[in-house]
Amino acid sequence: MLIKKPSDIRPSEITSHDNYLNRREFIRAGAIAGGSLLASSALGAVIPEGQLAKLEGVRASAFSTGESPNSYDDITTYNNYYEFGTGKGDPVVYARDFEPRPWTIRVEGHAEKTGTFDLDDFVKPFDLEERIYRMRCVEAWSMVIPWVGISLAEVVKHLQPTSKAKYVAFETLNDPDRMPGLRRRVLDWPYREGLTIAEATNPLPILAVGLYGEVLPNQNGAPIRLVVPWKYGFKGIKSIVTIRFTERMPKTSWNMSQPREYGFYANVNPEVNHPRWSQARERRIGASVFATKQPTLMFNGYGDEVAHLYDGLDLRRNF
Ligand SMILES: Nc1nc2c(c(=O)[nH]1)N[C@H]1C(S)=C(S)[C@@H](COP(=O)(O)O)O[C@H]1N2
Ligand SMILES: [Mo]
Repeated sequence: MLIKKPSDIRPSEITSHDNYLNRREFIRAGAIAGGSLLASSALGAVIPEGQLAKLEGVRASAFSTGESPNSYDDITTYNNYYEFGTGKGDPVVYARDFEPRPWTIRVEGHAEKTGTFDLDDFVKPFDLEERIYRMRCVEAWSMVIPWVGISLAEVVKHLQPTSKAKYVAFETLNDPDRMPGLRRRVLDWPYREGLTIAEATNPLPILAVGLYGEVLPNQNGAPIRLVVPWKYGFKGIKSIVTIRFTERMPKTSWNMSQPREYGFYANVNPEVNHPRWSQARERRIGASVFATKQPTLMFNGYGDEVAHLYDGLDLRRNF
């Protein structure tokens, strides 16, 4: 069983949670000792100044995995975020001065509640939850990440899509002055992703606004990004500015770029290899260099919750 209710979690498994709480205290103590909020310290590069705000009123989620989370450093220094460079170490450096406030989200298309909303107003009606999710990148690495977010299903219900809405499309900010990577046409910007309405109203996906109980760091997609734990990481679009309810399947960035390699569904599937490499196993970031790769699980281990969404769909053709 991969999904545990809080009551199923043995005390030995809670240690990692304590560790990260301690680590947060450590960061805070460092910030105070350093006086100037880490701005010029080595840690400042990892945790951008002003992003240490603790999120209040976060409840634990029954959907969290019992696996130990990766360290804050793993999660915030090994990133994919092409708007800030194509190297895994680029986002932590080049997103450092990004200002994720003020921020508005535009809701468009087939829904009753469309318009432009200030982010804080947009998030306010929903419960903040910690969801510790296994994340699996298409490049065959994985991490366990303690996100804080709001249920996407709740957001979608709140926006009242009409019967014409079959998909939800998302877009990232497209501002080259704030995102230097946009000056290179490595993708057809803005970064785009999408889900079917059935996927978007499943209880698992969240719009994440935090990490390790704190505000989301820039390199992880501040101020708000999608997290879909049974799909390859590229579905988790960062720094969202547009949510659009559509009748037709929306275009998605990686599918537009390499249609043979990346599909719309992008479900984690150890039986369907990427054309250039196997998807059967994965490397857990932060594990010992001597550790063997671990087997990848169908739907990243979330099959009980999501397999029914794909009944009758050929997952080899619809990859
Ligand atoms: N806007 C945007 N979102 C993005 C990406 C990107 O380049 N731009 N990369 C994706 C990929 S390939 C992955 S694996 C995840 C990585 O999220 P993380 O850096 O928080 O682990 O973000 C996804 N979201
Ligand atoms: Mo990825």
